[in-house]
Amino acid sequence: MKTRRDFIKISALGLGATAVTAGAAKAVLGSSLFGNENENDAETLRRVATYCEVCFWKCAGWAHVTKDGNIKKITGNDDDPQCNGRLCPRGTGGVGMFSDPDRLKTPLMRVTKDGQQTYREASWDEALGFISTKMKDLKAKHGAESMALFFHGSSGNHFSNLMKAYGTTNLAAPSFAQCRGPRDVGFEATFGESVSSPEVTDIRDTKCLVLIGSHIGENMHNGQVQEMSEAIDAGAVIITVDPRLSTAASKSKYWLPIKPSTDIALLLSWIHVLIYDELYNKEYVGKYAEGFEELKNHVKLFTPEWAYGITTLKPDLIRKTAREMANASPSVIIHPGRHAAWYGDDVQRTRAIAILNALLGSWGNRGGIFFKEGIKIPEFPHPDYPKPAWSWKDLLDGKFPLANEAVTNSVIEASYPKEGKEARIKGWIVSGTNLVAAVPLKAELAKAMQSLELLVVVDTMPMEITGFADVVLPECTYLERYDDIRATAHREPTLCLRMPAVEPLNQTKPAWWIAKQLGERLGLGAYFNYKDYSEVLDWQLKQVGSSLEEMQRIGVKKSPRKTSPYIETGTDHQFKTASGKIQLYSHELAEAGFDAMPVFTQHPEPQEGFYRLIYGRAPMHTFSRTANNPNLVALMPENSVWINPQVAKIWGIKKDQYVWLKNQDGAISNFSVKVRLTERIRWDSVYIVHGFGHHHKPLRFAYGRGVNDTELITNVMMDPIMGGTGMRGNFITFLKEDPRKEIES
Ligand SMILES: Nc1nc2c(c(=O)[nH]1)N[C@H]1C(S)=C(S)[C@@H](COP(=O)(O)OP(=O)(O)OC[C@H]3O[C@@H](n4cnc5c(=O)[nH]c(N)nc54)[C@H](O)[C@@H]3O)O[C@H]1N2
Ligand SMILES: Nc1nc2c(c(=O)[nH]1)N[C@H]1C(S)=C(S)[C@@H](COP(=O)(O)OP(=O)(O)OC[C@H]3O[C@@H](n4cnc5c(=O)[nH]c(N)nc54)[C@H](O)[C@@H]3O)O[C@H]1N2
Ligand code: SF4
Ligand SMILES: [Mo]
Repeated sequence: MKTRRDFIKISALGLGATAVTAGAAKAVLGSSLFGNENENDAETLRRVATYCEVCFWKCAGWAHVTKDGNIKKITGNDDDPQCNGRLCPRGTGGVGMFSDPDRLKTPLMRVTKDGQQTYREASWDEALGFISTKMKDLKAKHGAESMALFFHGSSGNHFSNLMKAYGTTNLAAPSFAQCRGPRDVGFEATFGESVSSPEVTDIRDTKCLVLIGSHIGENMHNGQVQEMSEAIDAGAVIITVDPRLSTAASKSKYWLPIKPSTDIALLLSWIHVLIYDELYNKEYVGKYAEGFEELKNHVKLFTPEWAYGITTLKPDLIRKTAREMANASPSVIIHPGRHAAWYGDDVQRTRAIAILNALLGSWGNRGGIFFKEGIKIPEFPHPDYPKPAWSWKDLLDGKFPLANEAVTNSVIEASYPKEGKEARIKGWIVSGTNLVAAVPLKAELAKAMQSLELLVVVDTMPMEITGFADVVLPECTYLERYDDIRATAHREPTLCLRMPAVEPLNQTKPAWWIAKQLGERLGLGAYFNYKDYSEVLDWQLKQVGSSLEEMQRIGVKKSPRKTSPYIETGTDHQFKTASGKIQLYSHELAEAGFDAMPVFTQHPEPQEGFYRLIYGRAPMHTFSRTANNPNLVALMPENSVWINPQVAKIWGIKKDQYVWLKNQDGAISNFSVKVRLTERIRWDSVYIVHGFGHHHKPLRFAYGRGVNDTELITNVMMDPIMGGTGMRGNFITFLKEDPRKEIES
């Protein structure tokens, strides 16, 4: 069937003949680029300041560049509190992002040749000319607001600036509705602010750390992993609630193998025990919280015996763990989590987590949650942005009232005609996000991508999303460019520089350059009043008492705090809520028509022969981002499906056998997946690591390896409070034979 946008396989074009460096060749041949200690360091000419882009922890490091212009290795910057001089395996293997032979190399434009849609190489001038003409046209016809940006990672700031100058604030990232949005909204409703990124959890000094699903150790956020290990060495009690014996659970004093989807029941019964056994921090609650009596009444019946029937966790264990938390109070953290879009009642689950922290007096105390302090980098001078006539909020039609960042799903839905109404969004720029794997709304995404008048994708790699673009723009990797200063607010204010270690390979360009070029062509040059981004950085750094020259030398600059990270005795601390008090009972939620205190609701159970699909991270990969990175593929080439041996026995499934997965709606995995038999998972669930199962052939190292959980997530449970896409209400069964003769690529 002819469609407006056929999915185009970039491989079919015979592109990629462009030269790759010696480093790339080495990577392809499988030789490690992890920095061979025996190599002669004299060949290293210089070290260049950078921060990592392999995940969003953004550790500061040094790229070590050889005389012949290769990046020999990347090491951590000792002065960076986010990594303390040590990168994780992904950060160390980050050189693979640079040397990957499958990188995008030139701009590509969609053309129809002999009735077939394909891409052809284009010059930057032509590609940018095409986009800006189209954007001018869209602005004239439908208003600037008809353009939207989808972004993730550092390139986002540059394109956000462009979009705001152009006249739209429809800027959406999957890190909200698909990730931390529910958590942030839950904490904001309780404490008046979110826990930020990097999280302001004082893990280093905690006496008790409770992890609800958060699988630190596989979730490899560097500083956090290091702090957890320090806390364990110092004797902290770790309590992990997870249907799977995660790495964190294996290091814990208590593992609570909860029946998935029932966490709110456990949290409510913990609250019950703390209140009715009078274990909560009375002084703190009396001073800083409001709504205690309402909460006490609310949880009256939620005893551990009640929770046992729901969670399968023994009442004794629930009482004992509540007591451990109380013993450590206020040096205790019920970790807020990060990827929180689980079951559609996720704001309420994180509210329950926030309430527990409040009852134990964590926020504002050592070993709990600290107050962050940072340095604000001023904006480079530019004219005021025009005020858009409408924004993403107007797309919500009264839904998701507490959404305080654009909801990707709503922007996607507004991008195709519905119920006889014309689409309000007509054009997208997508940068640094592989929406096809990140957003589980496959049908909506497909409709949107067919309806758009303009679809531009900026990426470093030929990920699936690039196959839908009208124009593909190749960004250079983080090792080849300047980006904004990382100005971290945490235990101490930290500034951190990323600068090019080497020249961009092939025709690739940094996002700041692409945004500026488009801006100038759109008549918005005044917003990009510089020749090179180094001018912006130097100006900004000078405003805060540093300079580009200084930062190039040191990479990281820490400043002393001016305020205390904890509540000072004798002071009357005001939280950032409307009343200045912690909201155990949320007036904001009640006024918006939601439960003012968390309520447990039963979620659907798997039918016979089906198992709940749960997913998470592996230490060696970051979603799609690393899927084709030769260094990291060498460490972990594919994911496997974790199955409990009892279940495997029923099915006659053997260790290392390959199976296909089929979900409750008949969706079948694109590829087969290797079986990992393990007692470490409950019998009612199966587990896979997200980020595998790529079906785009130009990804030579990633293609066909493992399965993609997103394809099996067809039941999406929306959080009515903020639009999070709960993704864990899907159930799979096993197919032992290849269900398709020909696998679509
Ligand atoms: N190595 C690596 N590290 C990463 C990333 C990466 O891609 N790679 N991504 C980063 C990003 S963006 C994020 S948001 C974070 C996400 O990291 P987390 O916030 O830690 O992730 P979650 O998805 O919340 O948790 C996954 C865990 O939840 C468990 N689980 C599944 N269902 C349930 C349930 O019903 N109840 C409970 N209690 N547990 C359940 C799973 O078994 C798994 O161990 O990781 C970050 N760190
Ligand atoms: N099924 C399922 N869906 C999920 C999750 C899950 O666990 N399971 N996790 C959710 C979470 S927590 C998150 S945060 C989101 C993340 O989802 P995404 O934002 O899609 O994250 P990545 O997979 O890292 O996508 C990164 C894209 O950026 C490109 N890229 C890498 N470096 C650069 C660069 O320097 N410049 C540019 N322009 N592009 C670059 C990569 O090639 C890739 O296409 O996914 C969410 N969706
Ligand atoms: S945690 Fe690892 S991948 Fe993430 S920024 Fe740090 S070094 Fe890079
Ligand atoms: Mo995330």
